[in-house]
Amino acid sequence: MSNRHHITETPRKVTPSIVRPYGDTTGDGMIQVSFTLPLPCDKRAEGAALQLARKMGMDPALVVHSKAIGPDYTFFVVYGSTNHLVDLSQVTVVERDYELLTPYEVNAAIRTRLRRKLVVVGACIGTDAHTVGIDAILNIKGFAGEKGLEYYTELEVINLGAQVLVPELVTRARAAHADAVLVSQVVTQRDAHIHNVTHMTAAFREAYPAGKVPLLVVGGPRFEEGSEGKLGVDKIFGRGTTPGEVASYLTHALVSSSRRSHS
Ligand code: B12
Repeated sequence: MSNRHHITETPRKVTPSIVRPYGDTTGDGMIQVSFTLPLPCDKRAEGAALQLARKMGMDPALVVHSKAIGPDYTFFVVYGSTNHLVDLSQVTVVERDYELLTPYEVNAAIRTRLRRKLVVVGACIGTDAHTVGIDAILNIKGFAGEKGLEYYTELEVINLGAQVLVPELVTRARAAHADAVLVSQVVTQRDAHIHNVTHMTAAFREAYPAGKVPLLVVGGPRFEEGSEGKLGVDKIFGRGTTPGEVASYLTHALVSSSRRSHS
């Protein structure tokens, strides 16, 4: 008699604990990176790009694109196989720790529990003129199919626009009795976003009595996830943030949780 069993169950999909990038075939490790070297665009620059790629663990590596950026710089795209592995057991992520609410639920929570409008002051600070991000969150037309915070009847939104200096932001926030201050930083050259935000948080802590500082929220595409403590802010939002996420967070932090906004 045969000892082969007839398998009736659908095979379970096993998630591997170690993965490599996928290019042409599973696990071939193929990746593509781009960078600029301060060298004129010639064969030596290509050799330098390949040396860098190998030092980053790419072997074999191929320069698939190089272009001069002026006389002294070259932009590269290098394609190759990385010899690094990803250990999924060592991956840590920051999960959202508040519930996503509809505009109706946000308005109802503010109306019934705060019993006044929740005041939000927003700005793009320093020399940064990239307002598209903060406008995506604040303007009524919104972003990614969601209406912006101006659409919420129980939110009073004051958008100060671009290149707002920190002292002005503090003055306007105090005058408006802001519950939350929303700041955008897109330019990260020479860590401008870090310097501007730490300057801003220090100014708010100096201008307000302890425990009365408005909720400080920053956003932009290049903030390090989980660095709230380092920057002295309550919350950081990154690329792809939608207005609904921000409205839900404000409700969670200022209306639903034990932290109550000042009146
Ligand atoms: C449009 C644009 C401009 C426009 C800005 C117009 C405007 N009114 O905003 C103009 C032409 C003025 C401009 C100028 C410059 N720019 Co520009 N610009 C861009 C570009 C192409 C798109 C940015 C954008 O609008 N993204 C779309 C929005 C929706 O995305 P977002 O900003 O990430 O916002 C989302 C999230 O991050 C988050 N978010 C953002 N802010 C906030 C705030 C809060 C409170 C919350 C909750 C969430 C949140 O929510 C948003 C929605 O999901 C980017 C390149 C790119 N593709 O990203 C370069 C880019 C940002 N610019 C750059 C540079 C260098 C400049 C200039 C210095 C160029 C120059 N030499 O003059 C100047 C600087 C001007 C200044 N003083 O700031 C660099 C920055 C590099 C760096 N490391 O800092 C980039 C990355 C281009 C590049 N690859 O080099 N720019």
